Amino acid sequence: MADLRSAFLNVYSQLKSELLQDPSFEFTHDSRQWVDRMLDYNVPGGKLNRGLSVIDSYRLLKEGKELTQDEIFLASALGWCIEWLQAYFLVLDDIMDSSHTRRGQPCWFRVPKVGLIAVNDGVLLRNHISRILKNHFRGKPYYVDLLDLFNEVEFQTASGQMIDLITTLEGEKDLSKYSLSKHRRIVQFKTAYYSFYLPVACALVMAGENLDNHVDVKNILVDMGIYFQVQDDYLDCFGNPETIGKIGTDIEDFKCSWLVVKALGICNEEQKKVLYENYGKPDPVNVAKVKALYNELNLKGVFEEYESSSYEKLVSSIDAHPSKAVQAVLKSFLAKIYKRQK
Ligand code: GPP
Ligand code: MG
Ligand code: MG
Ligand code: MG
Repeated sequence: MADLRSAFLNVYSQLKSELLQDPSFEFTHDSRQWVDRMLDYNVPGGKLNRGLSVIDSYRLLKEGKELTQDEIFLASALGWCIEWLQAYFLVLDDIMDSSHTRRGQPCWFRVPKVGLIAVNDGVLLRNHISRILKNHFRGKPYYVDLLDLFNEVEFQTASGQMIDLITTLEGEKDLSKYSLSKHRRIVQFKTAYYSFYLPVACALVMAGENLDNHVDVKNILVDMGIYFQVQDDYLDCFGNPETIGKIGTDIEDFKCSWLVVKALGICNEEQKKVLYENYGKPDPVNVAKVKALYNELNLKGVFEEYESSSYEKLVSSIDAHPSKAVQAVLKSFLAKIYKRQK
C-alpha cells in the first residue's frame, strides 16, 4: 500500500513537471513558481481515495492479470486527473462556502497574496486535466470517450453545486423548502458522479468497455456517493476538525445538510422554532444553539442507524451484480468509506 502510494506520487511529480514545461505557454521564472506552488498546495494533499481507486479498479477489472508498467502509469495519470478535478472544485467551493481550512491548512484563497487569484487557479487546474489527457491519451482509441466523460461529470457537478448554492439564497431563507428529496438531488449531482462514478468509469474506459453497458454499476456508485456526502454532512458538525482537516460551515451557510433535514423531520414545534431562529447565522452563539438541538435530537444515533442500513442496502445491491470482478471493485470502494472519520 505504501509502495502503491509512493509510485502514485511519483506520477504526480512527472505530470507536474510536464505542465511546468508546457510548450503552449511561455513560462517565466515567476509564473512557473506560482503554478508549482499552487499545485503542491492544492493537488496531492488529500486522502487520494479517488485517484488510487482508478488503479485499484483497473487491476480488479483485469482479474489478476499482471499490469504492465505502461498500464500502471496510464491508470495513475487518470487517477491524477480526478485529483486535479477535485482540487479545482475544492479551491472554488471553499470560496463559495467561505470556508477557513482544508486538509489541515488555510483554504488556498485565504493564503496571503492569493485571494481571488484562486479563481483563476481553479480555471488553470481544470485546464491541466485537458493538458494531461492530451499529453498521454491523444493516440488512444478511447481518447474521445475520456474527454466526454470528464466533460459530462464536470457539468453534473457544477449543476449540483448550483442547486446547493441557490437553495441558500439570502432573503429566501426558508427551512420549510428543505427535504430529503431535495438533499438527495443536490448531493447526487455535486458529489456522487465525480467522487464515485468517475474513478470506476475511467477504469472501465481504459479497459475498453462501453459505459452505456454499465448503467447498473453507475447506479450503485451514485448511491454510494450519496451515502458518502451524508457522512460529509455529518462530519461537518460532529467530526473532529483536526481529523477531517476542515472546519464545518454548513450551519452558518444555511446548507441543505442531511442533519438539518433529519432534524426538521423529528423535532417538535418548540424545537422547530429554535432551528428557524438560529440556522444560517454566522454568530457562534446561533451555531451553538443549533448544535445543542442536534444533540438533544440524538442526530448521532439517527446517523449511525442510517449508516448501517445504507451499508446493508449497498452490499445487497453489489451482491446482485452478475460480475464478480465488478463486485470486487464496488466492495473495495465501499470498504474505504464505511464508518470513515475523515
Ligand atoms: C462538496 O460539497 C461538493 C463539491 C466540493 C463540489 C464543488 C463543485 C464545484 C463546481 C465548485 P461541500 O461543500 O460539502 O464539501 P466540503 O465539506 O469538503 O467543503
Ligand atoms: Mg464546502
Ligand atoms: Mg460546498
Ligand atoms: Mg461538506
